[in-house]
Amino acid sequence: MVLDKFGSGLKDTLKKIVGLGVIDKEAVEGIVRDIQRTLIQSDVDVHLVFELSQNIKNKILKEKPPAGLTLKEYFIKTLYDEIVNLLGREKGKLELKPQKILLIGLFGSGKTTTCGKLALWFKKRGLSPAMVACDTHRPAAKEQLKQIGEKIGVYVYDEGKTPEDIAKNALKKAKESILIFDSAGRDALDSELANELKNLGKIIQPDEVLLVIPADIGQAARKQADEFDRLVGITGLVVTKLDGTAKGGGALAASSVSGSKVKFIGVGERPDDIEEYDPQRFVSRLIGYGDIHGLLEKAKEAGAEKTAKKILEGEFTMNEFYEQLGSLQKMGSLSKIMDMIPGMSSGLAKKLPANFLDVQEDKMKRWKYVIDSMTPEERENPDIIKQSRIERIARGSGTKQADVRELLKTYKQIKKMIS
Ligand SMILES: Nc1nc2c(ncn2[C@@H]2O[C@H](COP(=O)(O)OP(=O)(O)OP(=O)(O)O)[C@@H](O)[C@H]2O)c(=O)[nH]1
Ligand SMILES: [Mg+2]
Repeated sequence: MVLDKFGSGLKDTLKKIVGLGVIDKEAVEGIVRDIQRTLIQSDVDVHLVFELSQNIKNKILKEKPPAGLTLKEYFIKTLYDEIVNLLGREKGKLELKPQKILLIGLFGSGKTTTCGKLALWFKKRGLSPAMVACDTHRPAAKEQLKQIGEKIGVYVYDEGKTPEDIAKNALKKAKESILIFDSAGRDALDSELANELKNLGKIIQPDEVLLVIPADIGQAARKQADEFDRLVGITGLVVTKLDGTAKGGGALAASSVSGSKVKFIGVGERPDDIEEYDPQRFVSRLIGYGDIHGLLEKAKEAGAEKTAKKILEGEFTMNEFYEQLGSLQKMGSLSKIMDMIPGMSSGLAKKLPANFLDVQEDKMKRWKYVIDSMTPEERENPDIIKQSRIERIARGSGTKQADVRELLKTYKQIKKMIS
């Protein structure tokens, strides 16, 4: 499984937000600590973890949620957005056009395997790829690439003694539109490797130079990517072995702050275990929802259920009223909740304030602004709201005092009926 610990940690945290009661400083800090644990365990650089934590705290504790979202929904969305942002800002793409691709990287990073994966990827998309075996260091390297080639039905050029000769011969002979060049690895990016890769680059004139990085090096991916870029020049990254390490989150986060983009990820040993990298889709899949909307729907439903339960238990402060305003369209209306109260259902709707059942949307919005401008104390105990507070709330929310009064009146009527 790809990043399963990271994914389940993230999922658990999101579930916790869905289940939160009040979203205050303590609650936000608890959630932030939770997500920090998941990130650190995945070897995400502490600076990035800190930055993400600050962003979440600032947004949730200091900003107002955008129109249409409750604070809880905004919390969920913010966490999701921050994680997407952490794992990569943009989609990596390879164009479906004739091109030459050079794969480089240290020993055992997955170059040769990725060669085959990319060849198959292009083949499936209707292009004709071939591979070139430019690794003359490891005795069995050519053989390995040829075996992969046979398996996926892609030709391998290997004629020549040196990497340079092999590349030249292939360039002369090949008719295929996509050429993917495998190269030799080293323990480290020393001058020998840098020179060999630069020479190969001069001969091949590749459209893409992709650095293959194994995810198990975690946050060290950033340094490696930047070093290769400085010494050899790369156009993108392929992060491999995401299926087999707990450090994958750290590797992706580190790659995304390097100067290069992750274009593909390797998620297994087989030739088709490769994916174009799309951070948003990747995170959505990690948390098991088609997209963020599915998750928000769930939060809405959970919020409505929770509010209904509280109201049934006799708790009806401005907080419940607010939640209810948010889910009014989704739940139908308050009268539905009242229908759930045993023995109170019939005829109750008739006793509601005449205009309540069809509170118009813009009024709902205004009422939300009004409640937003109340202090926590006022929300818990609206009885304390008298003239001077009404003035302040109206000013703070950009509404009229009449709006505040109408809201208070409606709230009191409902509360009286419930209790
Ligand atoms: N689980 C998993 N294994 C992978 C992945 N990519 C490569 N491997 C494995 O990693 C090992 C090394 O892969 P190679 O493709 O030979 O690596 P290389 O960079 O060509 O190695 P050298 O040529 O020796 O430098 C092999 O056993 C591969 O099967 C991946 O995405 N997931
Ligand atoms: Mg190899």
